[in-house]
Amino acid sequence: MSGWQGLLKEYAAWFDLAGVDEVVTLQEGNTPLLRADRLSERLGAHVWLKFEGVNPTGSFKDRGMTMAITKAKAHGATKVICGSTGNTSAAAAAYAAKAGLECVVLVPEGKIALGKLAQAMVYGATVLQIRGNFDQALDLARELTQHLPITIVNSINPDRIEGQKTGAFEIVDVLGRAPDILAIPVGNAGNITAYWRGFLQYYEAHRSTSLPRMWGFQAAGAAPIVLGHPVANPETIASAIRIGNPASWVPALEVVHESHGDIRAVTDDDILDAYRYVARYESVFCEPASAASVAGVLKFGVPEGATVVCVLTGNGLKDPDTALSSSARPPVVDATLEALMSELGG
Ligand code: AN7
Repeated sequence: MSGWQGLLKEYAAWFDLAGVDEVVTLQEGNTPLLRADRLSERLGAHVWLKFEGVNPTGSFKDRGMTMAITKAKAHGATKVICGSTGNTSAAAAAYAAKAGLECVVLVPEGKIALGKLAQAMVYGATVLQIRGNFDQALDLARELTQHLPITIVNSINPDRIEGQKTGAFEIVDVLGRAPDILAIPVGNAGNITAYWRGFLQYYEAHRSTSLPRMWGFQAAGAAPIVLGHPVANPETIASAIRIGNPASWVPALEVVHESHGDIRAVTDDDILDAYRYVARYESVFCEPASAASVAGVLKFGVPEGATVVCVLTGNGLKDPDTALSSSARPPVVDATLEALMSELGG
């Protein structure tokens, strides 16, 4: 049999799968790397979009979750938990369901995109909306693991980072080289850490001859790494990255240092402009947090002729509220030819 069977089989040689008899997969990964013609022209560079929104639950979290749930099951877990701004909860709920494990998700009440809440509910997780923000949800999830027999599947679980490094592998496999710049949204900073590990491992194995500069972008209202201190009440329209105290803060600083990269802030207006631009001109409907990567390269520019990959971490369909509120409301017209002709300037 041939064809794509998911990341753990495709990249098995790059993982420690000791003790794993059964892989829990939804055939995640193998996502498109799209050449962005308009962005390339606008930036004077070769720009590519790694569209993670076509993963089984619509975000990059599936890469980490296939590994985290596979390992949790192999180690005999029956129950998993996460705190989440939405995408982790959707992925955890789906992979737990596939594995026959129970799943508990803690989400900040009223602050996760509608589609993500719907996903966690429909996949059958126990969803608890807490009166607090993501950082509190994650702290509580960690604390609960001290009191209940439950495995945490946030990116503080090292299996998550291992799975997510495959995004970098796929980029090099398609381009035949590492990009000069990897632009990526930063929330908890797990993904920037994972991508760097992937690029490093390929480099050390001579699969690529260079390493990218890692450029991370936080939302200005939730930019603790840029500011150098935790943010008690993070605020941004990009609810996925509404995070004030990233779990992988220290590793992310190491990534920036080792790759000669940077982590900078983009405003909600920058994010929404980029969100609309990639939909309108590159035909990719990503979610607002994902657009932070494109917002960053548009805001700060890139070296002429550079090869740049922007990671678009999640699917725009998850957040219909932002899609509708950031576009003009479609007019309602009478069901007559005259009304349509007059509307269309005929
Ligand atoms: C679309 O789901 O933290 O820097 O709980 O959903 O690895 O945290 C989501 C994060 C970027 C940031 N883009 O990645 C969660 C959660 C999207 C995201 C990020 C998230 P990290």
